[in-house]
This record gives sequence, structure tokens and C-alpha cells, in this order.
Amino acid sequence: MKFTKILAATAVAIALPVAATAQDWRAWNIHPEGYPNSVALDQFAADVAETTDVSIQVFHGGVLGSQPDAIEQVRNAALEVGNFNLGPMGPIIPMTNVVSLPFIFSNVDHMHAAMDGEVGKTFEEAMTAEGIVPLAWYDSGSRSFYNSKRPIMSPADVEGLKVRVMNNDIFVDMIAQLGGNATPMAFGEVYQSLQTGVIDGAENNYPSYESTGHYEVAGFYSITEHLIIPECLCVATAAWEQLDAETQEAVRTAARASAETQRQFWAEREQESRAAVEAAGATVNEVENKVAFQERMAPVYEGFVAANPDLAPVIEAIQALN
Ligand code: GTR
Repeated sequence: MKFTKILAATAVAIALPVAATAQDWRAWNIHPEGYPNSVALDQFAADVAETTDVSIQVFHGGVLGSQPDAIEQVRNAALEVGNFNLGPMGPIIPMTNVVSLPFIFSNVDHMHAAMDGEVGKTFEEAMTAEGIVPLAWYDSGSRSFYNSKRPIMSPADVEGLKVRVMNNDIFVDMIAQLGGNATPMAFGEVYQSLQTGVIDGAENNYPSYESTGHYEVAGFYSITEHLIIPECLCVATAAWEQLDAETQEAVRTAARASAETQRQFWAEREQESRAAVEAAGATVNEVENKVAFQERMAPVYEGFVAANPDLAPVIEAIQALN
């Protein structure tokens, strides 16, 4: 309950201690207003303002900087809140790399089963210890390749393509195994790089392919669904620890409700975005033999497990849920 409300309700004139939980937070968001994640973040901020003394100002559209920088800032509590994809978190919190392994989840339900269960708790502990508390998991659908040159039907079609990836060596390796050349790049730079031919393609879900306008400059979208990466609604551990237990509970409740909203809007937006890009002239093609792509990823897994033997049980726990 808000301190001011308590004060008004009790009408106590004596000097009560200022609520230790009064906070002004800033939230980082890469997406534009109206995007499912943005709607969910706005709801989160409104609910938190309603039920606690924490006030959250949400900055949409990546105006607070690139995602890798924002993750660092939340970790150092220079920023308090962020909606992060776990892809670019891997270089900072190694455990999160597990969900960036291509084809680790066979579909979105598999991802939800993992993140809403024990695997999600394991991630929560590891992330919290590294300075970032995931309060709830958002959906990000599945990512597929798109480019300006040709439809991708088989791994051979990726050969020689310059493909933008999120900031993580796993994705560089993933593209290399398909014979392409990966360029890690900030999300906000992709449109111009596609337009000027610095890159030929990238990979993302339908809503981001559509909201960024990438379909205008890279009109072949091929449904490889090679990555299904969860996103978190995250708060800086240092900021979180400033809150008393009651406030933490209220913030968590608001975060869970925002995740429900996000997942609902997400499901609708995926379909709308696909229809919108096709109506605008993009060519979307099914990929019949996804296993051909999956098989190419064996060295990515081998290299990852060799470098991170402690994470093998997490991979196995996820695979066991399939
Ligand atoms: C989007 C995701 C963003 C960002 C972006 C990217 O799908 O929601 O957080 O990771 O992809 O490709 O950089």
C-alpha cells in the first residue's frame, strides 16, 4: 500500500518514518510503444505505482541504449529494470547461454514448460547472484532467417550470406556451421545495414521483423525456427534488495500479471505481423527439412559443453522435458 494512502487513512499527524521502499526506477525497453512487450511493461509500471511506493518510468524504443549495454547497466544497478532477451545475456551470465543453443527447445510450449518450472528457478538463482533478478518470463516466439537475396530452403542457401546476429559467440558459431558469415550488431543498426548491403540478412520472430520494417529491405523470410529464446522482465538485484518483503511481493505479482498480458498479446501479434509482412510483399516460405539445419548444430553443442561442462546437466534437464 502506498505510504501516502496509509497516512491519509490513519490521519496520523506525528512524524512517521518515510517508507524505506520509496524508489524512482527507470525501465529499458528496445521495442516501440504498442508492441506486446511495451504494453506489458506499461501495465507493470501502472500496477506497481498503484500498489507500492515504487515509481517506474518506462523508456520505449531503445532510447536508453543498446541491449548489451543495458544488461550491464542493470547488473550494475545504473538502471533498475529491463525487458531482456536472454540471447545477449550469455556473455555476462554464462548459464543463460543454454537457451541460446539452436533447437534446444522443440517448440514454444517446451520453452514455457522449462522456464515456468525448475529450469526457470535455476536460471533465477544464477541471474540473481550476478546482479539481475528475473521477475517473470516473457515470450519471444521463435526466430527464423530473413534476407534480401533468396528464400532459404536448406543449409546450402545460407552459404556466403552475411547475417546479423545478436551479441553472443554461440550465434556466430551457429552461422559459421551453416557456411554464412555472422556479424554481431545492435538491433537498432540492422535496418540501415540491410539497406546499404553491409549485411544480407538477419534472424528474428515475425513481430520484430515487422515492427522494425526489416521486411522492406530483406523480403525473404524462411521459417527455420532455429532459436526459441525466452525473455525476462528483470530488475537490478541491488534495487530489489532495497524493497521490503511486502513491496517485493507486490512487484512480483505485477510482473507475473504483465507476463500474462505479454504472452496473450504476443500470440495475437505473431499472426498479425506475419499477415502484415506478406500483405506488404514479403515472401514467407516453409522449410520442410529443419532437421538438416539441426544436424549442422552438433559442433555448436560439442564446443559449448566442452567449454562449459557444468552446464551439461541444465541442457539435459531441458531436453528431458521435451
Ligand atoms: C527481439 C527481442 C529483442 C532483441 C531483438 C534483437 O526479438 O525481443 O530483445 O533481442 O530481437 O534481435 O536484437
